[in-house]
Amino acid sequence: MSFVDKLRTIVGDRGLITDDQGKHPYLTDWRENYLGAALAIVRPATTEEVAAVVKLCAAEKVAIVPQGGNTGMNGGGTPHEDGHEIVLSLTRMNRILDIDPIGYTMTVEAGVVLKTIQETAAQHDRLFPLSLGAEGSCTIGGNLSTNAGGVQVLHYGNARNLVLGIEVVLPNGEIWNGLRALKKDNTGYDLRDLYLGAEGTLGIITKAVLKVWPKPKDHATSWVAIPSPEAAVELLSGANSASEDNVTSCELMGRQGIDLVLKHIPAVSDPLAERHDWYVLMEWSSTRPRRDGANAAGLREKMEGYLGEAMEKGLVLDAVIAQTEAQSQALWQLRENHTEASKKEGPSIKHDISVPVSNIPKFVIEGTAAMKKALPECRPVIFGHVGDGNLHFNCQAPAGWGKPQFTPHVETISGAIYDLVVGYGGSISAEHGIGQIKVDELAHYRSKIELDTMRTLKRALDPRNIMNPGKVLRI
Ligand code: FAD
Ligand code: 2HG
Ligand code: ZN
Repeated sequence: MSFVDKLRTIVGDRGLITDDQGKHPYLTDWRENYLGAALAIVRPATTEEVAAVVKLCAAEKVAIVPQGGNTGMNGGGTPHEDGHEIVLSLTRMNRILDIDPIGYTMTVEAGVVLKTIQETAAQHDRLFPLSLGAEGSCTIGGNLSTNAGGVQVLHYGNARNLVLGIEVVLPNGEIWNGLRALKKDNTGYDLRDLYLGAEGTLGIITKAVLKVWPKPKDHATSWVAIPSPEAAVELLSGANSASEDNVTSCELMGRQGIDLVLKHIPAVSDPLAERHDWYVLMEWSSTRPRRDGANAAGLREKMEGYLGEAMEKGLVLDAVIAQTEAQSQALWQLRENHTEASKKEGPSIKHDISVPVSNIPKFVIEGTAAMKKALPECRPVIFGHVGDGNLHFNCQAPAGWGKPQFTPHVETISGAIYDLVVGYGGSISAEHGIGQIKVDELAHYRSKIELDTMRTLKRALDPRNIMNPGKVLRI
């Protein structure tokens, strides 16, 4: 029996895609940087089917590329061009298995779309706080495997902080049931943490026990024009106490990104009359319900007071505070559409970097100069999660340039930015992971001892090197 027929006996016709047209969407990444090939796309419906597929692949030495919603930024879920791998898509494993509002947990299969998890939590008066632009299509398995960040990390932490237990199919096809709903568990090495952020190179996450939080009852969203990134850092610092520790998002954006969104995304508009160089989108949320009417008291009023004081100090040039949920969403559209708008504009380099928060202002000045020195015509598009020290210090190709013209400059531009980041003690991948695009950079910027330890782990856990080979590390 051929390998593909053996796969069919495990997952059935519904779980197998072998025709070129059907395979295509699984073979290219969201940014369309890579086009791979695969023996088949395998879509198991249960953990047991995943385990049987992995056992077969281990026996036949066929490598496996796990894939969720395929929204990753670095080609981690895209197979190589040689066509010797399978893509194992988790998207049929999309059931919410349990929600426990009293214990503040939810148990899900790995292929559940993030938005479904958020909505399920909300139906039970709970919040699952992971929030990012791709939430309508990315899956929780992909979120955990990339240790995704998003726009609420400064309050709730990244994906690693939002999970209690996981179930993993190991590279030999055994199932590790680590679905523990425990807040405290110091019984030996933390195996769970190994798989979070491993980008499918150590095993396949098939289920997870997630943490949920009380659902906020009061929100305030503001769009604030500021004179500089320095003002953003100061504004945030003061907001922590002014909001009584209720800042849940603080996103910095330069004007270039806003212009791209206004150009490419329909039905969005600039909330302020005048143009400014820098903006902050700030959200405060609290579980304490607001009081409306004559005695109105809530986060909006507090935020208004705080921004008024900040304006007097010159930290704020102009601002609007959303008065309705719809207005708040409209402000968020301007932020969340940066990635889509940049893709529509043309090629870009994504520098998903972090530096200590108080170094952000200096970094922006020096990084912009470094980028311009490397390619004077390039267009810095700078935005991101300033409260976490994580900026998307992106470089949009000069207007009208295609990939063939831009690609020869990528190494020089990125080298200049990453050298600067490392000089600040920062990270060259704060939230998107390594995938295949940054394998050389990881090898260059991480120390020998760290790389050796990572390789030791990879070889021990995946001795046949069948789990997403060539991603994160070259063995
Ligand atoms: P995929 O892209 O399918 O896979 C990502 C990696 O995880 C691959 O290496 C894959 O092999 C592995 N993988 C997937 N599922 C499993 C599994 N079950 N077991 C083991 N390995 C697995 N990221 C952020 O961190 N913050 C953001 O704010 C953010 N915003 C985004 C906005 C847009 C518009 C887009 C397109 C992407 C954004 N991303 C962001 C990147 C991306 O959405 C996240 O990395 C997301 O977590 C990926 O989930 P996915 O299901 O699409 O994973
Ligand atoms: C975001 O914060 C995502 O919107 C994507 O992490 C960033 O497009 C990017 O570089
Ligand atoms: Zn981001």
